[in-house]
Amino acid sequence: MPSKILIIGACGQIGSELTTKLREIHGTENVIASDINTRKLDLVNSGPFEIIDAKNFNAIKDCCKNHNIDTVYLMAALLSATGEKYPMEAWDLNMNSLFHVLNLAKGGNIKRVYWPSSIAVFGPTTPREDTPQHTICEPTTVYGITKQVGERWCEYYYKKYGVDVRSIRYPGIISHKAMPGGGTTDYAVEIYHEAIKKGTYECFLSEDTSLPMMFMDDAIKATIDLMEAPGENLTIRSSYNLSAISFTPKEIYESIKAQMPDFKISYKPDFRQAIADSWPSSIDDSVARQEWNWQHSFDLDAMTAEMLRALKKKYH
Ligand code: AKB
Repeated sequence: MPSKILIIGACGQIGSELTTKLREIHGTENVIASDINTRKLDLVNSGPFEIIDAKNFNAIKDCCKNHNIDTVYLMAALLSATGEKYPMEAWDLNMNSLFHVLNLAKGGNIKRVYWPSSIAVFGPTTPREDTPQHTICEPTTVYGITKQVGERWCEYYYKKYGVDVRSIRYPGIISHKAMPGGGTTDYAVEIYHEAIKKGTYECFLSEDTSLPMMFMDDAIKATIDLMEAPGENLTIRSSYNLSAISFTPKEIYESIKAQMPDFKISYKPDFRQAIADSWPSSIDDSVARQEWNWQHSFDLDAMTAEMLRALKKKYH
């Protein structure tokens, strides 16, 4: 019997590309996309789609029952910058959606759960360079607090109830299909769009702010590899550190400028600077590399080449 998969938050930046990939692997009819609205019409029209508010336990439960779902990817979340503007909404969505899915899985019908965590679990007291898997986590954002607490609950449900939940601490994810929304690392996507559309970009972080980042293809591969890994190989049931590249706004600008010599950048840090300053600049992901053979493919220049190629096609 093929796996029947539900993706909650399928219209978001990662959810939309994950849906496409999972449909390629498992067959379109076996992957139910869901979101609170139908904002991505290509996704809505290309396979099974349900409107689900991730805060609504019964909506998730009914969908799982109606479609015999055995695997759930919970991708809905309010990210770091939006979370600072709407703290209670971030807490409500990020925590309750997780409890709904973990509690359904505890009931036994859902066999496997994927839930993304983030580098936002770390804070100013965490070692900034090569941040270890096990280290101090004192996040200062609402988003980071929800992810840190969520990790504790994932591990708890695994140990106490045997829920097969798996998770990755995503760095900033860069892609050219769906836009990210409300994150601190979003500049690294916006910069490519503005380079193509206007030839200039005003960056909301300072030029030397180094953050861990990853190209979407690598993030999707990691997510699916982790979900397919034999459970007995996995020692981390909170969330795996994952890393690919780290760069500053100046470095990504230079990578773009090498291909677009007239491109200009200016810097106007806003409230997101303080969030970025509280996060690591690079991550030690050796545990993921050992336990499920994680390897990334894209470095900064390979990613720039792919982003510019795709966005030129989109805008010209
Ligand atoms: C954000 O910037 O909030 C996210 C993240 C690092 O989790 N992209």
